[in-house]
Amino acid sequence: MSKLKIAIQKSGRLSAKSMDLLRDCGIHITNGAGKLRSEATNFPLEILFLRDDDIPQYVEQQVADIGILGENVVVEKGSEVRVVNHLGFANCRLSLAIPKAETYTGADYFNGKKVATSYPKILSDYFAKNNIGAEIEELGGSVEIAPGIGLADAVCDLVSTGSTLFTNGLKEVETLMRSQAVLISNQQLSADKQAVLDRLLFRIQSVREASKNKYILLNAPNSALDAISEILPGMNSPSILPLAKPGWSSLHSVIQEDDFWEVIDRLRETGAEGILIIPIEKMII
Ligand code: PRT
Ligand code: ZN
Repeated sequence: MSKLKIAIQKSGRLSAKSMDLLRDCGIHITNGAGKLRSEATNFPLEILFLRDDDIPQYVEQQVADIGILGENVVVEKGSEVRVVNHLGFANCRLSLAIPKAETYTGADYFNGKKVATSYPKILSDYFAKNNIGAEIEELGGSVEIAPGIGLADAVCDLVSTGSTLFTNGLKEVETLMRSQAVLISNQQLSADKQAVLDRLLFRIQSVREASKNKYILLNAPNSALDAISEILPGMNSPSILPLAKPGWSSLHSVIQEDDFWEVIDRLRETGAEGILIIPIEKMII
């Protein structure tokens, strides 16, 4: 079977999570420190460790078949690759920020201003779309200090908690895009490689579904079972097992992480007891 080559970030914010995802998919990788490539021992996958900025180009040129990186980099590079999956980690946004003391008047504010960024393509597209004549100062990093040292009037940078902007005396005024880690693929994978990718995607989906859901067990008086079944539709309908205690049953189901606290509150009102919530490792739908 053909081996699929995946490019992941060598060291940075995405590295550990990318490796964790592959591990959660049951893929064993022997990752000697400092190595540039590695092979999975139990899945037809070869791993290339690269700078995130190089991944779109390598995937486009078939040096790698697939890759994991921030959607922000995919859009900035404008490479001809396919985004096959959103992975739900490394969430952030690309935003414009200006000094705190300034009054923001809308996108027109940036007319005639100089804006520092590592994302010149996305920023110039935004300015063009909004008919704004601003100057773009491209920087490789530490963009947030540019206004403070007189290099620019504003910045366009990635934000997650907002604390970097805050500590540099800046405020966020426009969001250009929201981003998260994505899996990209070359647009012309061979049928063999596509089959390996499909197997990988199936595993990723199972891991992601599992992380969104929890297994719940509880004990309840039989009189409350109907009400509880309504609150807990689960994947299908809940499993109900009689308890040794007369008139009581144990009920098992699956709940979504998002609904979690609301569901627990409603369950307690029905008389449910001994509620256990257990993480699910994989979930095959
Ligand atoms: O060396 P290499 O080129 O591979 O790595 P890199 O330095 O270019 O990237 P890295 O590891 O910093 O980030 C990789 C990806 O993580 C980015 O492309 C985004 O998709 C994603 N990501 C998620 C972030 C952030 N959150 C983030 N907060 N990337 C950078 N930041 C920086 C931001 O630039 C700013 O300096 O963190 C600061 C802001 O964070 P808050 O929490 O203070 O708002
Ligand atoms: Zn980078």
